[in-house]
Amino acid sequence: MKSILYICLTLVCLTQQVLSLSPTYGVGPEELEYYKEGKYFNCLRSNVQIPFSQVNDDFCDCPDGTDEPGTSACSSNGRFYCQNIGHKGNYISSSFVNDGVCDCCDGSDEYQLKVKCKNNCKEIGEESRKKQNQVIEAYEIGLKKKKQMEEEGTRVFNEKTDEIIRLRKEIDPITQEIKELEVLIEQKKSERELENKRLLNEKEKKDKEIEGTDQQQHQQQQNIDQPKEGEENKEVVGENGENGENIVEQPEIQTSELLDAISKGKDDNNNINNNNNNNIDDNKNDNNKEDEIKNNNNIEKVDHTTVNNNNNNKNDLNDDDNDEEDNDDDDDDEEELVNKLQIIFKKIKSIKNSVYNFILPILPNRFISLKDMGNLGGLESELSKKRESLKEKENEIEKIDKMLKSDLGVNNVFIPLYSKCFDLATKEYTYSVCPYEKASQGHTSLGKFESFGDNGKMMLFENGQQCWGGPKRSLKVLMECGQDNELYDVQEPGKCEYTIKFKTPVLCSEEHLKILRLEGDHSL
Ligand code: MAN
Repeated sequence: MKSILYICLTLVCLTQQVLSLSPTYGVGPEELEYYKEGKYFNCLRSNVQIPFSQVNDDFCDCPDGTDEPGTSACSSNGRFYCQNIGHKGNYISSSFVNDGVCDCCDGSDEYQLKVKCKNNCKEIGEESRKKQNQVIEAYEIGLKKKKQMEEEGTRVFNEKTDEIIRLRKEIDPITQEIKELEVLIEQKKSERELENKRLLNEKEKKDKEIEGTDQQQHQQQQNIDQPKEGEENKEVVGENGENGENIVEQPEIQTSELLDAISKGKDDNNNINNNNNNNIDDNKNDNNKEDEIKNNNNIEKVDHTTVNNNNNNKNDLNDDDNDEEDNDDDDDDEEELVNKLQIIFKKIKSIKNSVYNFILPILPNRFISLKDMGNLGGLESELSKKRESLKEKENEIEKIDKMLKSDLGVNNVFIPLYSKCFDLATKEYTYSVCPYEKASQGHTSLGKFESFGDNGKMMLFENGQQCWGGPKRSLKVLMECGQDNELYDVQEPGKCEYTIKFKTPVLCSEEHLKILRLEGDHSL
């Protein structure tokens, strides 16, 4: 219907080339109603009224140029509508009318025939429709992908919602188990402490006993060194085992070593003599060398007596009288042996005390604690595993919670872009945009995701790396409908303020598709 009307108008127009131009010539379809025949014409965009006969009379009366839609009289602000039947109608400036250049594809702007224009609207229209159809098809694909993204987004949203519920449920028993393990470990630790205390007490007791024994031995030694009347036999008897407790405590210095030492002493008299002197030096708590020598003389005496006693015993048993010479030789040997024995005893005692005092107080505790730590170690490693698993679950919950609370778009359409990054390589830099997270220019931060803007068509990244002599870097991601998620066209309109375009199915809409289809229709 519209087309028939335009054809008629054009015909009138052509006949009016000679006579007068139709008042609707050069008027666009949306303004036709204002050019209905009447007494007056109201200028469309200024408050001026003129006689209707002055419309398209090739003289500009309206300040807005609307009284001359079909001529070039209002060339500064008037506009001419090309009907372009077979293609899309469009406006050109009034100044292009009859300027000798074909601007409309139907040639309607050059009706004074200064130039012969071909009407090629049909061909151009077909080409344009092809392109438009491709645009529409691409758009439809984009929309389909958007729907898939919505489906995926909703599926992920539901899964994550379930997951967060499951994780929250899992956390309670783990927290409980951790508490129980902590209590158990504490309990074990205090048990261990008690046990350690008990063992330490026991050991201290033993130490004291040993100390007592040592003191007793020392006392005995002193007694040997400075014998009191009537005590000689007691001491020697003690050494022989009647005061045996202390000796039982230290069995290692009793037999084989002692015998070794004795035999060594026999084999190497010189050595023993040397050791004798060394021993005196080593035992700083003992008397000085002089005293030692004195004591040795005393020891000789005591031991002599002891040996004598033994000998006497022997003699008593055997009831045998040996001659004095033999006795003297034997006495000398025995004295020497006893003397050496005393030195060896001292040396062994000194070594034993050093070793015992140094190692033994530590050793049992370490063994005890290692043994118990074995059990505790198992519990503690279980506890640390549980804590680790709890932390993992809490982190996961936090991550999911953050996602679920984000602006994920209608029908969760943005979820498939979550945790993804998109790159654009230019000659200078590779730009990277990770929606909901961060953006960068090479290694330079362009900011962290801040918010969506422009009705969900823009992603804003702010607080990036400080610009030298400028603001902190920021980026606006301008989104538009596309079949795929793809960055393009990066710009820096202000210093360190960037824009980048992002094609994404997310921005495709049914509404816009309708418009595209209409545009296609309009070109017919
Ligand atoms: C770098 C880049 C540019 C920016 C300058 C500012 O070269 O980040 O985009 O304009 O720094 O100094």
